[in-house]
Amino acid sequence: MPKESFDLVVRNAQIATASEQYRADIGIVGGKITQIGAQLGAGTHEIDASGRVVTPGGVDAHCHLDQPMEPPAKMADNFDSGTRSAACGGTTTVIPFAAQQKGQSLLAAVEDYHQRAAGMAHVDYAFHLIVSDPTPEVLNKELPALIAQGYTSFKIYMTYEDMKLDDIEILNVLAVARAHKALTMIHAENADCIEWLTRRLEAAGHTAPRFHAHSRPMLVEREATHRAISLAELVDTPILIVHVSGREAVEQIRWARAHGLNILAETCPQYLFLTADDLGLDDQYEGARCICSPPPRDRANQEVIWHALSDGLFAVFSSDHAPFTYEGSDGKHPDGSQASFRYIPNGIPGIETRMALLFSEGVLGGRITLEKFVELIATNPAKAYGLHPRKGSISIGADADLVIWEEGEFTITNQNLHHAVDYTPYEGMHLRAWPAITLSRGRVIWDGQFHPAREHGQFLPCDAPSIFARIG
Ligand code: DUC
Ligand code: ZN
Ligand code: ZN
Repeated sequence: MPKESFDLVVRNAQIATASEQYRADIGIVGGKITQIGAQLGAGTHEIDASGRVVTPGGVDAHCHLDQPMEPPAKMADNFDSGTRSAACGGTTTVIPFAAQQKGQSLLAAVEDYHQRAAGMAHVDYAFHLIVSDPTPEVLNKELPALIAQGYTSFKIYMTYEDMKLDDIEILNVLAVARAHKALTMIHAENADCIEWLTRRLEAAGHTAPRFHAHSRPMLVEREATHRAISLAELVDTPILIVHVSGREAVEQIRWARAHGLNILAETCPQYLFLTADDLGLDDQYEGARCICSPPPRDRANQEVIWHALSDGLFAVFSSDHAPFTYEGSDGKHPDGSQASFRYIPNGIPGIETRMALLFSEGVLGGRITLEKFVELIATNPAKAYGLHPRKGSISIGADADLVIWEEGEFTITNQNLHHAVDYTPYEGMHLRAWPAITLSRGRVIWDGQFHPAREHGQFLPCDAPSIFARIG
């Protein structure tokens, strides 16, 4: 064996995958893992990981970066700041959304999104599509062509005037997904119920941020989740319900599973660590920071989500990073004012805090195993979106995307985060772990300091979701 056989060796790693934990060295050449074993030969560079857990780099399969918005809203993070923040929190692959506007060609939306990403990303990225206008051209030509080119997942909405599809349109999209082996992600909330409730709240003068939660009770999520499941059953195709918030939607998904339906589900940190109380009291406007949809629920629902994470109901844990500043008319103060909740952009930042929150409170808090953590934050998202085993695994031939964890006391403060948002919903929260080192294809991009790598992040065409061969 030559004296130096590796570009980099990570020594004495306590490796954690979705199925096991063991101690070994990890040898890396050309950005790939080429060997795993005891006492590997020397590397040009070496990192001593003694006593440290080493997991695959995170795959954040639901985040929004530089997504075109209806004015005045504008996302604070582009691919530069968004992937910087991702890297510093241990995420080495992001899958944001190329969003079609109504009347726009889907191909044009993808082209535009590539321009926004090119040369900007510090970590690798793939795209989901958002289908908001499923014309015959989109259904028969554009979507099949894009799926064949590696855009194998798309999100559709059951709410929002500018995005929502009716049931016929949803069925048409699901039929394309079935025919071409793509995965449809569904935002499940009943638009008409929300509109009806919103009008009543406004008529009563209830426009403060906290009423956002009143306009979107769990019932509206439950109804839409059940309808989405039924439509998927009718077409006989898998779907993934995104950002599930609490008991009522969870019950629908359990019901579907019990009936043998291939329904996948995702949840997010806001449903474990925030409640509707974070939307503020009385007329306080600060709660606008935590406006997202579906809204955070209550402590009992947080427990339901924890339980569903540990027992395998959820396949994926994503950030749903949707970055709007608190100050400014393009953020949570539309037109510079304290607006009715209806006009406040939906979404909260969380791309950097996703993994540490779940590692700290989930694994070190004794709620989920380390293997389950890896499955939720990396392996399953990579499988669901056709990136496995290149991403989401520590195995020979995989990309050397790794996180070396440090356990200790960490306090989340926005000052220490790397996004371009002026707040974090988790300000002041105490954590027990944070990534000490993040490697993206063998390159150190975070070691307590961020090491910019803007030309480094590559676009990843996705294979068919390996969901069709069952996740796990
Ligand atoms: N849905 C998302 O997935 N992200 C932000 C807002 C929303 O409604
Ligand atoms: Zn959504
Ligand atoms: Zn989202």
